[in-house]
Amino acid sequence: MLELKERIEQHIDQISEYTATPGRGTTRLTYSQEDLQARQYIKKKMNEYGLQVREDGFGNIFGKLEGTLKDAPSVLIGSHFDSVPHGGSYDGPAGVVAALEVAGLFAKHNVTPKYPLEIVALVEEEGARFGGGLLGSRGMVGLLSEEDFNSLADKDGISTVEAMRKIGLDPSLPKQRDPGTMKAFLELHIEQGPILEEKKIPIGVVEAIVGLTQLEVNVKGQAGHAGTTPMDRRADALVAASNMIGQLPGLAAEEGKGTVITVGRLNVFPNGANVIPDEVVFSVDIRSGEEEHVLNAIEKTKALIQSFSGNGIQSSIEQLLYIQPKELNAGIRTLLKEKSEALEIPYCSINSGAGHDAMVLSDYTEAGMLFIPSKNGLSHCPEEWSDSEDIARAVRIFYETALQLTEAE
Ligand code: HGY
Ligand code: MN
Ligand code: MN
Repeated sequence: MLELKERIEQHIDQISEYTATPGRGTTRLTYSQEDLQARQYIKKKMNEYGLQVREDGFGNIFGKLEGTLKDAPSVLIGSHFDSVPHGGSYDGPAGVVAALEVAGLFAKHNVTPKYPLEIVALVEEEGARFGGGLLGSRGMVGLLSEEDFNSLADKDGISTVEAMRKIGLDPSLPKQRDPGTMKAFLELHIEQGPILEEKKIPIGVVEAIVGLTQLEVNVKGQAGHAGTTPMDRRADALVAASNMIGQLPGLAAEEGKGTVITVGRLNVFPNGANVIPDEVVFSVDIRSGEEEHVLNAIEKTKALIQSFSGNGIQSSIEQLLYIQPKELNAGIRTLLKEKSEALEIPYCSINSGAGHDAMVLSDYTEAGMLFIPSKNGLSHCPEEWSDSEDIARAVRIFYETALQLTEAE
């Protein structure tokens, strides 16, 4: 039997094979063939570790180790397994793999918990295919209605339901989960920043997660001929969008307090080199540790966008996602620190600038997170890398924590 670190490396390497862009990072969009391959691997491992495997009506995967208490709420451990385009191998899978190996330790030590243990692999956390993000966790707790879910479609117009069926998933399965069936949720995630590496500390206990919103801006102008349309008679949607986008970094700096604003996705129509663009659609991702700064930045962004209306330019803004800053459960944070100390694993407190499924579930159950260092602080890129030894450290902390939370003897 491979050592824990080697098993973790094997899982990560195998799951990273399931990408639509081999050699150019991980691109594993929800309900894609790559999703299906990763899903089959995760379910196989759940079976190997003696878990009862099921999927819900979103395609979230659950592997359950029943406890001695009947109909008792579960201690859930897990993360997401979708990716951003050309992302890394660890964002999401590190948390799913760590959870699998906690179940592996329960099996190895023949532990029968009182409260059930559930390993979860969540879908569409990144929102890279259907927009918004945190879809699997939001759906699980009823924040995403069946109607809203069914109305989501990707850039090619393929709906969530169509895409699910294409890989053999059943959208008619139960979707919403009664919060009373959850006792706690633990998530390991890579830090995706430089702090732990700079501090040379292998474990971060997450205290709080920034608030975030994702806007989608649609700028309309007038298409025209690039050669025959005088400059003073144009309603160029791309020039207008560029002027808006160019002012967003200054707006974030003006708001201060660590407020960040990012335009990561932009589409130009009709996208012809000799055609004046008549429509531009772009995303605006706004985050801050305190809600008032997120709200201020949203208002200022909307005002900035509308200030370019007129002379044939019209803009509309849709809010795809809004989540308040979240403090994670104090009891779980204390427990994670105690178990780290008992295992003599160095740790520090840290806040998260990235959003995570734990921030959704924290309103419905006791949620806690651990971070491990990201090499050079890089993430959402092929260079993303974390040390499997650090993942193994998190497995050991989660194992001791889960033993206590499931009140296993
Ligand atoms: O965007 C985020 O913070 C996360 O990676 N979905
Ligand atoms: Mn993630
Ligand atoms: Mn991510």
